[in-house]
This record gives sequence, structure tokens and C-alpha cells, in this order.
Amino acid sequence: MISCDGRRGYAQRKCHINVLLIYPECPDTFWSFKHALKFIGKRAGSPPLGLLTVAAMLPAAWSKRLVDLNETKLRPKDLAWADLAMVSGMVVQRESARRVIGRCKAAGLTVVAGGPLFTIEHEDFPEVDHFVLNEAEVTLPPFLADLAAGRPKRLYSDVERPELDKTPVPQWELSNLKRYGWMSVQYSRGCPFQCDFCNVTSLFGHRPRVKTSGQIIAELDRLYALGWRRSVFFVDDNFIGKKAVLKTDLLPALIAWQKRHPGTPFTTEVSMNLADDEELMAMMAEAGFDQVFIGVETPDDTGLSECNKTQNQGRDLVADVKRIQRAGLQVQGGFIVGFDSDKPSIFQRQIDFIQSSGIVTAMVGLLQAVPGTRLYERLKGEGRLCGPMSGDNVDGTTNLVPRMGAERLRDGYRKILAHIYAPKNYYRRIRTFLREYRAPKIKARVQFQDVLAFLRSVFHLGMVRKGRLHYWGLLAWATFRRPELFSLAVRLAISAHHCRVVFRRHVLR
Ligand code: B12
Repeated sequence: MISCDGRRGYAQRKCHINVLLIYPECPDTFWSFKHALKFIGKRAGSPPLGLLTVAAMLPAAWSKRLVDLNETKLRPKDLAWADLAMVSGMVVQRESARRVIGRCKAAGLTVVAGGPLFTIEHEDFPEVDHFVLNEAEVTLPPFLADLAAGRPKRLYSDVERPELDKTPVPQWELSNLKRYGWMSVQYSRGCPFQCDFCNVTSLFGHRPRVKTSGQIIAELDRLYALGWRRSVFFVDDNFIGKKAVLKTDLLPALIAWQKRHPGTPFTTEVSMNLADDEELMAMMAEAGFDQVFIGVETPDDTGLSECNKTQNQGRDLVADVKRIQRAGLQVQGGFIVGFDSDKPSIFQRQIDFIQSSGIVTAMVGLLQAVPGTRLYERLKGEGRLCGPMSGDNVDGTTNLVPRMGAERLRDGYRKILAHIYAPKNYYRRIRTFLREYRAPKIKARVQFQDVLAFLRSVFHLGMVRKGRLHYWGLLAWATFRRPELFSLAVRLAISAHHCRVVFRRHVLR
């Protein structure tokens, strides 16, 4: 119980509190980009946007310190300084979160936990003092009010989906920006589609909720003022969930912003129907977007129909990907094997699709049943769940009993990864992509780290690692055929190298 009578107590509104915002360690996965970040001398992908947003919602009088375990350590002197620890995290950070919470409790701190891990699994953390779950815009104010009144409850949860127009600018100044590869901003939450394996709609709803362009410009201005000049990732569930508002509000504002601050590339996540809208693609490219992540899932229409991925059904998906690439947007893709309708031929079909589409960064995963999804409920009803999911859908594990048999599925999965991340094949994919891709008009600034990354790639990929000849072949090809895309070719070689290392370590051992 918290009170205001001791060094670590605080019940009155005016009490000054030292709060440690802690982000647990992420494992070495596809999404950690760890083996690519080393080339540019960065320690982690991006700062924890959830915690930085929460920081901006806390009373101004509180002193705040961010400890992101992906780029630094939690030191005894941080624990001694703090009164309160606020911990965030995703399911994959579960073990690190447990260790962190243990250390905070041993140091006598009150622990408040929130974010996706705890929203899903709070019962498994009995040592946490207060849970502030779901979206903090709704649950944090009552917690803070109760705390100030000296009677905070153990659990705050609310499924209300707030509008985002009051969400404050995240407090990036708490993080050491130099240590990160990119910055994240969030424009919207929610997705209009209803894929049965995805929990986005159960977490954030069907109706995309958006920030105003004014909010986003204020966020970008803040990052710029803090000296950020590299890539910015719009971490939306589906950036094009509200096309009309995008075209009339956000994109015109971003286009104007890019003119004032040239050279900040944007990336985001979208659905395949982007390929239908030439105007939207052109506006995105003009605004500075040069890369999108798309859930392709499977080239098999029956599989798409089984998981209710209606937006990908009945289309020529390779042609769609190429259309998007020609508009100046690199496509990264998510793929899934393990649908009930998957036949043994699916593995070769996935390989053929990935190779011919020129999707260099292909995140291929086994189907997992995530609690809260329709897939989970169906398989539970059929008695086909087998234990908790790891939370990382590309670690080669699954928590469901596949129709084709676990052994066959695992073998086929390994076959896909061994093929697409064999140097010969991914270097070939890079060329397939570069042939199609229209170079973006917005040129990212070449920074010292980029020169360093190139030199490191010459050493590691050109001299030490397997696939050296392919690396030099690509550089020669790019020099003569697409010189304007030379630095992109190098970046893609580094990124594919990361995927190769991750998959070899976790799946192809
Ligand atoms: C950006 C993003 C990433 C980034 C990581 C960013 C980072 N630095 O952590 C990348 C691309 C690297 C990533 C990777 C993964 N991700 Co991800 N990712 C997202 C995404 C799209 C946005 C997250 C975000 O920044 N949101 C914006 C901020 C403002 O929202 P927020 O973090 O949720 O915070 C709000 C509340 O949760 C709350 N809150 C958050 N923390 C705290 C703490 C306290 C104390 C309090 C009070 C409140 C609070 O307040 C905030 C304001 O409302 C979400 C989907 C989504 N819409 O949230 C998925 C999501 C978080 N990811 C998810 C997953 C599963 C993954 C992966 C495991 C996927 C995979 N297959 O490998 C990997 C794991 C990463 C790794 N290295 O191993 C899941 C997590 C599910 C879960 N229950 O944990 C989500 C929810 C997507 C989903 N469909 O389920 N991801």
C-alpha cells in the first residue's frame, strides 16, 4: 500500500515522485533487427513508444527516467533513486519483465505494469502492485486520481476505445536517441479487416481511430528538434485504414513537412488493397514513404478464405506487390504456413511467390493461435490447442495441432527458410526487387553511420560470411544497372543477412 509518510511514500497530489519507466529486453528475433543494427552501430530498433507516451501523461512535477534494457542496463543507483517503477512490454518480453519486476520489488519499489503483455497475462504477475491495462488514455487518469487520493486499486482495465486526438506528444527526450535505428510514431489504432488469426481488432477495434495531422506534425517537429534525421516508422496496425482522411488531411501535411525537412524517410504497415489506389501510393511516396510491411500470408486462395483475409483474396498478389514497388515503396511481407487447408505443395508455392515477388525481407511464420482471436476460439472448441504461444510467430514453434501433422509442417517450414535465406536466393531477390523499384524522390541523408555500415558490410558480407561472391556480384550489378539504388542494395544485403542469422539460429539449427 502506498502512503506519503516515508522516503518512498506518496499519497498527496503535491508529492514529488521519482518514476523509473522500464522496458524489458526483447529476445533476438526477426523483429529485433539486432544483426542489422550492428552495422550502423545502433543498439536497438526504436525507443518504447508506449512508455514515452505514458510519460507524457504523468504529472509534470514527477521526475522521470527511462531504462530501456535493449540499449542499457538497470543500475542499482536507478533503483535507489526511484520511488515507483512503471513497466511495459510485449508477450515476447515476458521473462525479462519477470526479472525486472523481481529486482524492483527487492529494492522496495512499488511496481505499476501496463502495455500488451500485462493486458493479456496480468494474472501471471502476482508480485505487481498495480495494473493499468488497455489504453492508458482511459485507464491512467483514474489510477493517478486514486493514487493522489491515497487509495489506488490493484487493477484498472477498460475496453473503451478512446479517440486519439488528446494523446500527447511522446516524451522522446527521456531516451538516448543516438542509440536507436529508427523512431516510431503512431497515427492510428485499429484495422477495418478481420483476419481470424490476428488480435488487433480485439485489442484496438475495427474502426481505425486517428490522430489529427496537427498532432503528427507536432510529433515530427519534436523529433526534428531533438536532432533526429533518420527513418521514422508509423507503427499503425493498418496505416491506410482511413484512406479518405489520409488523402485530405495527413498526407498533404506530411508532403508539406517533407519540403521543410527534406530527407526523413517514412515506413509503415498497410494492407494489400494499397495496390488498387494509384493516387494514394503516389501521395505516400511524395510524403516520403519508401517502405511498407504487408501481411501477404499465403498465395493460396483457400488459405486466405479460411483465415478470412478477404482483402487478399481473388487477386494477383505478385502483380500487386510489383505495382507497389513501382510506385516507390519497398514491400516487406509477412507469410504464414500451417493453415488447415495447406497441402504439402504450399511450401514450394510460398518459395516461388517470395522469389518472384522480390520481397527481400520475408517474415515467414508458423500459424499460432493468439488468445482473443477467432482462430483461438475455434481451435479451443476443436481441442487442438497445445500449450501457450511463445508470442514470437517466427521462432518455429506453434501452440496448435496442425492438420498436416507437426513434423511435416516443421520440415516444410525449414525448407522455405533454408531456401529463401540461402545467399544465392536472397541476393537474386534483391535484384528482382531493384529491377522493379522506382527510386524515391525523397533522398535519405547519407550519414557517417551509413558509410560505416557500408565498410562493415564490405568486411563481413564481402570477406567473412558465406555468399561473398553474391555480395560483390550485387554491388557490381547495382553500380552499372541501378547506381541510384546502390546504398539501398547494401542495406538490403545487410537486412537479409540479419534474417539469415536469426532463422539459422532459431529454426534451422
Ligand atoms: C511498433 C510495434 C512493434 C515494433 C516494436 C516497437 C518497440 N520498440 O517495442 C516492432 C516492429 C519491433 C515489433 C515487434 C514485435 N511485435 Co509488435 N507491435 C507494434 C505495434 C504495431 C505498435 C506498438 C506501439 O508502439 N504502439 C504505440 C503505443 C503508444 O501503444 P502501446 O505500446 O500499446 O502503449 C499504450 C498502452 O498499451 C499503454 N501502455 C503501454 N505500456 C504501458 C506501461 C504502463 C506502466 C502503463 C500504465 C500503460 C502502458 O499506454 C499506451 C498508450 O495507450 C503493436 C500493435 C499496436 N497497435 O499496439 C504491435 C504489438 C505490440 N506487437 C506484438 C508482437 C506479437 C510483436 C512480435 C512478437 C511479433 C513477432 N512475430 O515477432 C515482435 C517482437 C519484437 C522482438 N524484438 O522480439 C503484439 C503484442 C501482443 C502482446 N500481447 O504482447 C502487438 C500488440 C500486435 C498484435 N497484433 O498483437 N512490434
